[in-house]
Amino acid sequence: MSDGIPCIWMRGGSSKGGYFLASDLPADPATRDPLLLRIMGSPDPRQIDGMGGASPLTSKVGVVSPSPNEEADVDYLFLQVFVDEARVSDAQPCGNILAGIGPFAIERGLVAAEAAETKVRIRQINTGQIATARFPTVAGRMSYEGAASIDGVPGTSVPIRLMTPAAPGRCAATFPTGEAIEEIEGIACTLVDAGMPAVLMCSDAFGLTGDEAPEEMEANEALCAHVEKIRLAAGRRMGLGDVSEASVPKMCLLSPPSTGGRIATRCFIPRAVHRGLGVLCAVSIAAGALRPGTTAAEVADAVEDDDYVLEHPGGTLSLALERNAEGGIAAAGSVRTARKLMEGRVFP
Ligand code: NQM
Repeated sequence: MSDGIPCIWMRGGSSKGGYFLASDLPADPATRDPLLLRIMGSPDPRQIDGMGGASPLTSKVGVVSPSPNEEADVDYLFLQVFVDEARVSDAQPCGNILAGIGPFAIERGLVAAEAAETKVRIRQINTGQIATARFPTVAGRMSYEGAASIDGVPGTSVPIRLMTPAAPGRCAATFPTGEAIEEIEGIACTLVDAGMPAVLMCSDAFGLTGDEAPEEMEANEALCAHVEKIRLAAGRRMGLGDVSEASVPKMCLLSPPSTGGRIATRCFIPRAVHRGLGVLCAVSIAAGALRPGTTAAEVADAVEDDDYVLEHPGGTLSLALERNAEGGIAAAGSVRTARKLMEGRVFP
């Protein structure tokens, strides 16, 4: 029997998953991935024989190592462990699991905690982009107690201030086809990648209002089939190839804001509908909305303000935009929280 693998289970933002040192996992994906499937209990819609929480948002892995890149302190590889399929994908980054990477780096001694606040530079291996995380540290140690809260997560915890570049993560350009709008399967789409590949569409193009509950959308088989057909075609147009087995692009249905934000969102990620909103996905939506003529610009509130609030099923997510010379977004700040839940050994 295996002696288990050291890991920390952590909530990062509105997601949850296993955080591992790269040196504690096999380097070869052919050996590593079956191990991660066993750890999460996949494939099984209930993940009853594993640590996964029966949702893509709680079946995630962060693999961390010291970075050889002098602009970064640590390297972070995100892996999505599918719930009901025997598949592990590195085709997307994850801004929520990213929130736990700085705390994990301190826990594992990869970065020394400062007296009051620590900054960790994190190279996201999935995209090559470098993000930064700043968070309070107490007397040279990580403490998870804090007064920050984020929508979709009960209670309060330590605030993790993230800054992520708004640049293409997996595609060759922010607008990979160059078009502001194009029709796919009868629906007007904007294809964008400002950190997370996403397809932006208007809810009303599907006969929806935009305030539907995620469960209601997931139960609508015709809607899900239509969205998936668009996704497969969009993936090819975006240069991502055959995305039938990938978790990108994210499929975002957008509508005018109703609670004081700039735009309302419902995102297929890509089959389940997010109960909140991914951070990097939010940056891609905002980048789309700031370009005139896009589907997102059509429904977004056009107020000039660098505090960009996106509405989602669980509340709102705010981005602090850093603009570029062309009026687009150079980078985006966001506040997440994270909490260590368990430290020990997990048995595959
Ligand atoms: O877009 C879920 C999440 C995410 C992605 C998903 C994310 C992001 O909320 O930055 O974090 O889209 O699979 O964890």
